[in-house]
Amino acid sequence: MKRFLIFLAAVFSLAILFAGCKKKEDVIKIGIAGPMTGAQAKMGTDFRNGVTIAVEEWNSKGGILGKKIEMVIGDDQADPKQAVAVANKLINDGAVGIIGHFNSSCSIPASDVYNRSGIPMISPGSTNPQITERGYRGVFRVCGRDDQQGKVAADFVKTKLKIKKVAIIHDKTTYGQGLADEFKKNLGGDVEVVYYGGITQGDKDFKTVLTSIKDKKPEMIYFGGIYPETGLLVKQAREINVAVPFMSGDGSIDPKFVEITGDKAAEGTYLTFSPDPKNIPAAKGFIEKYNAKFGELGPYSVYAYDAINILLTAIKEAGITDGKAVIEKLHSMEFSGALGKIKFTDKGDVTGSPYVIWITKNGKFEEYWKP
Ligand code: ABU
Repeated sequence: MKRFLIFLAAVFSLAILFAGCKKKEDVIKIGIAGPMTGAQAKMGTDFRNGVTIAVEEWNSKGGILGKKIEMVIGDDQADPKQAVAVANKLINDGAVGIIGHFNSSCSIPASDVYNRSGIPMISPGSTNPQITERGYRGVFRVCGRDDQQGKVAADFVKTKLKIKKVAIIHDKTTYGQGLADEFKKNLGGDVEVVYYGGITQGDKDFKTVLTSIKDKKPEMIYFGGIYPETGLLVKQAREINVAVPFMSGDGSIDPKFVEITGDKAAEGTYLTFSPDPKNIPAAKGFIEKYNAKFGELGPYSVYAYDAINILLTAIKEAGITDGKAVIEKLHSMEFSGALGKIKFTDKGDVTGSPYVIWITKNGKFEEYWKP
C-alpha cells in the first residue's frame, strides 16, 4: 500500500510538473510596466491600451513562433521602489521582454534588474538621458530625450516668444528636475531666471510658491513635471491672478491636465512633445482602432503600440525568445511602424530629435511651432 501511495504521489508530481512546463511553453509573455493605478494611472492605461491592440493583431494572425502572446501587467504606481519589485516579478513570471516603464525614475532602477537578467526593455515614454547613457545593451526607448526636449523649449522661449525673465519649477523627480535643468541650461545668459525651485509630487497646494514667484514678475513660468501637478499649478496661479503663460514638457500633454485646471485656465499653455500622430499616414489604422475600442488616443498610446510591435518583430526575426539574440536583432533592424521608420542608435535611442511646440487651445492641444 505504502509503495502504491509513493507511486501515486510521483505520478501526481510529474503531472503537475508537466502541466507547468507545458503552460510555460504555450505562450510568449511580455511584461507591460507603468503606473496602472494612482495619480498617473492614465499614462499606464494608455500604454496597456496601445499594447492590447498590437497583441490582439498578432494573436489573430496566429501569434509568434507558433505561440500566442500574453501580456503580463506590472503596476509600478510611479514609485521607483515598486518599479524594482515589478521588474523582479515580471521576470519571475516568465516575461521575455518588457514594454515600460513610464517614469524615468522607475525605468532607471527597473532597467538594472532587466539588464542583470539579460532581457530587453523598450520604454515608450521615459525621456531622461540616463535611461540610455549607462551602457545597457538591452535598454531602448521609442521616444525622445530631455536634453533634446529642453533645448527645443529654450529655443522657442528665446527666439519665438523673446521672453527675458522666467520662473522655473520642477517636481524633484529624475524626469521633472532633469527636464527643468536642461531647459535652464539651454536658456544660456539670454534669459534671466528669477526663480528656480522644487515642489513635491502629490502635494495639492502650491499657492505659497506661486505667490513668491508672482512677486518676482516673470514673463513665463516653466514647470518640469507631470500633469497632476501641472494642472494644479496652472489653476492656482490663475486663482491668485498670475496671468503669464505656463510651459511644460511631454509629461503634461494629456487631457487630464486641462481637466484638472478646470474651464479656461490651461489656455495658452505651451508644451513640448513630438509631432501629432494624426498627421502620420501610417498611424491612421491604429488610431481608428484605438478610438473605437478605448476612445481618445493618449499621448503615449501609439508609442506603446510601436514599442511592442518592434519587440515582437525582433523575436520573430531572431526566431527565438532568448534575450541576447533579441537584443542584437533590436540593434540591427529598421522598423516601419505607426510613427514611421524607427532605427535605434548604439545607445538604444531613436535617431533624430522629435520635439515640436504645442499650445493648449479651446481645451485641446495643437501643434504650434517647429524648431
Ligand atoms: N517623459 C514624460 C514623463 C515620464 C518620464 O520620463 O519620467
